[in-house]
Amino acid sequence: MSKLKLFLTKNEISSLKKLQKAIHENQITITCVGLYNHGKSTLLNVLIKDFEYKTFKTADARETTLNKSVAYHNIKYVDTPGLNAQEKDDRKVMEAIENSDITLFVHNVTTGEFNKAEMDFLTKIQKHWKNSQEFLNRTVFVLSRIDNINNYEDIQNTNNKMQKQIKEIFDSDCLIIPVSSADYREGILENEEELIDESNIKKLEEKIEFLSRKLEEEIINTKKERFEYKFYELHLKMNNKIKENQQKISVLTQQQKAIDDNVKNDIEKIERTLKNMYKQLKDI
Ligand SMILES: Nc1nc2c(ncn2[C@@H]2O[C@H](COP(=O)(O)OP(=O)(O)O)[C@@H](O)[C@H]2O)c(=O)[nH]1
Ligand SMILES: [Mg+2]
Repeated sequence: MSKLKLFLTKNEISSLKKLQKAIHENQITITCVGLYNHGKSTLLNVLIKDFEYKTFKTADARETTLNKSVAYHNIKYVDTPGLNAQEKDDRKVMEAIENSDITLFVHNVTTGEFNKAEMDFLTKIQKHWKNSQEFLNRTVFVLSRIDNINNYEDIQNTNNKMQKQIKEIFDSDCLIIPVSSADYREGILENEEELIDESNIKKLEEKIEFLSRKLEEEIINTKKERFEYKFYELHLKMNNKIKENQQKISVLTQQQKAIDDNVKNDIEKIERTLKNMYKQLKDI
């Protein structure tokens, strides 16, 4: 790919390589996105059974804006910086979703329905995604921290409002699973089956399992499509650059020709003058 450097940026070459590599990997990528402090990292730790919360930093001071990924069984889990912190974070998150097979959109139930930043982000996806239904098919909205709400009805109300908000944006229903990572962790550590059940994490895991199986074939095709799409996009860009270069060359050639013509004229003039001088000399 070294010649590509002449036409493409480092980032473009790297994203192309990543997409190409992904086709050959029999690994599903699950990415957690959502606002900062909504429980993304905690949930990922729970999903990979790290109950000491050492893998994905929780209550992170946001010193890092990088996506972090960890492989567990045949799943690659990706944690992202919170949405809405900086424009460039949003772009990173968007890119992570694009490279992901299943997205967990985490929303903290204690904040009520989706806020403006989340709605804006989802609207951006709806507007710019090639096929926004595809995004919904691969996304589970996770209503986190349900242990903070005592009343089941309140959770249900928030859930319903979020369904409505999604419908407004995508004109389609979505899957929302209310969970408590904290209850699951406690249930496992204390061996309390009821807490584990109430945490709903098992339901989320089953859903992930179901989606992974359902999407398996589709995922391979999507990976290929994504690669082809990116390749086409970059190919177009390269062609445009080549055309630009050809135009430049053509302008330069014309300029060179004009210079050559001038030089030719000058030489002819000098020759004529010399001949005249010679003639005059002979006539003396
Ligand atoms: N009560 C409760 N707190 C949670 C739960 N999940 C996360 N938290 C807390 O929410 C805060 C933010 O969690 P974190 O995973 O770092 O959020 P992130 O910024 O979205 O990655 C931390 O203080 C967590 O302990 C949960 O299920 N229940
Ligand atoms: Mg985090």
